[in-house]
Amino acid sequence: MAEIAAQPFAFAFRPETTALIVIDMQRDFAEPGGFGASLGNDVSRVTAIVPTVKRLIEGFRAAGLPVIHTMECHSPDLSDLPPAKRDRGNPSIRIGDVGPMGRVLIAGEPGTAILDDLAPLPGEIVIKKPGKGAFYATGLGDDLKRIGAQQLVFAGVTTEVCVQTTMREANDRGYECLVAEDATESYFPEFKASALAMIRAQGAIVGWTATTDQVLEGIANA
Ligand code: C5J
Repeated sequence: MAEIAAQPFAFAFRPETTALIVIDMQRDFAEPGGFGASLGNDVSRVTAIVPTVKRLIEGFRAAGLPVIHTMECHSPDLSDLPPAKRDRGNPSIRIGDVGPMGRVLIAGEPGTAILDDLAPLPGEIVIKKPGKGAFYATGLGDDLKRIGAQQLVFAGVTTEVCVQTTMREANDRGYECLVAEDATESYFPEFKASALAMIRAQGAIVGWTATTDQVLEGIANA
């Protein structure tokens, strides 16, 4: 087994069974006028991690390891959007409403797209997910089985919502999971810090955390 220097201890992995999952690096979470901003959030925190996420993606591609992208989005008829999700909170525009980047979080709309700098390459797996977790109502589980993944590295947004939810789903399904600390972000710095602390507490009860440099060094030395 190869190793990534990580917290709370080294993360063991085999390159041939390791994949990167980049969660929801979409315009709707990163740009003014999108879903994240409609909830009153400062989206500049998300744009700040784009170069680091790009470096991580490029490191996986250079090593020939799979990169999987997720997008939080709903079908145009809203059939996969429960009222409990649409009505939650007090946003200025709701999921499905028309905003400055098209209908908010609707598949195919401009705002739902993954940021240009992090765009999937042809052939990379892209998961459209209606939930916060990427396993719910998607083919992610089947895709991971098909490519033989056993260890998963996570990046993307937001740390305590879609990243942590997906990581916990993956952990319960038997995957070993690591979050790249500086390639994930929250609109709330204290939530990010707490989520990372929770994940790696109690002997990596849900998973490991490491910096992007540590992940890339582990992969380069494998
Ligand atoms: C949220 C996400 N925060 N991708 N979505 O609603 O974390």
